[in-house]
Amino acid sequence: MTGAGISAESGIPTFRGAGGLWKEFKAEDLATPEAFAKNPPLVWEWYNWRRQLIAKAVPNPAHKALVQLEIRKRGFTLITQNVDGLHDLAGSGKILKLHGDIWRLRCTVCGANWPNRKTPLPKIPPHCACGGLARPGVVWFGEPLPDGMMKEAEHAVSAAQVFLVIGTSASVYPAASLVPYARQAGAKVIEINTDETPFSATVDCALRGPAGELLPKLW
Ligand code: BJW
Ligand code: ZN
Repeated sequence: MTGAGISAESGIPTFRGAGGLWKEFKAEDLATPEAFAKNPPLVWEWYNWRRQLIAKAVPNPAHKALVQLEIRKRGFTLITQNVDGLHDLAGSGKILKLHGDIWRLRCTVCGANWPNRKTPLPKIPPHCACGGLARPGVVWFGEPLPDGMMKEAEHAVSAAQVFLVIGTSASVYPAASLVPYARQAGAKVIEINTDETPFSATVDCALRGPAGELLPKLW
């Protein structure tokens, strides 16, 4: 399972920790349905800015090492909390995107959802063909994860011999719950992170350092 830290070496800022502020806002202040309801253009400005930043980024050796793992290891499953699309770009096959995809839009009226890679967006806020207001295709605080996604992740984790937890502060639920879940299910848990997380003391192996260096070495 990966988090924002795996894309840090691709130049995409993380959410929390040193240098982890997104522009002058906190994720908790803008990544909510309430913030969007109050001010759709403001939230869209933030996403528009992030999409432009992410559009310039390319996968790093950590993303690529996971592609190799998937090719060589039967039963490999990639779970990500990231919305940046760098795993897709690296060539990963099946990706369980717990928090959605910044490159998809969803209509708040008819529910249609579609891919959109335009940067910058020609008009803010964007609209659906039906005229309804569109929103980013991501999961905000207080919203449920995509249908069946957590079940599928839990299923993979419950069958895992090894669970790699890469570049996540493991502080956002239900994704973070997969760490103790993996241990209970009998997997060896390996954390790869530049810093400690709430689970560092309980994992089987905590590797401290940048994912872009450690993952290729581990592989
Ligand atoms: C490196 C590195 C390098 C740096 N190499 N490492 C208690 C229990 C359960 C739930 C809750 C609870 N209290 C509150 C909740 C609810 C809430 C929650 O978890 N809140 C927490 C703040 C406590 N969760 C939710 O609301 C979720 N939904 C939900 O619970 O629904 C229930 C429901 C059911 C039915 C109906 C209705 C509701 C949804 C959570 C959605 C999270 N969304 C975001 C935004 C996505 C869109 C966007 O991008 O704009 O997802 S928030 C943000 O955090 C984003 C991330 O995916 C997520 C996790 O962050 P991540 O990836 O861990 O990044 P960072 O920055 O935190 O950490 C980076 C790490 O990398 C650090 O550790 C660095 O050290 C490390 N690092 N460089 C290796 N080179
Ligand atoms: Zn619509």
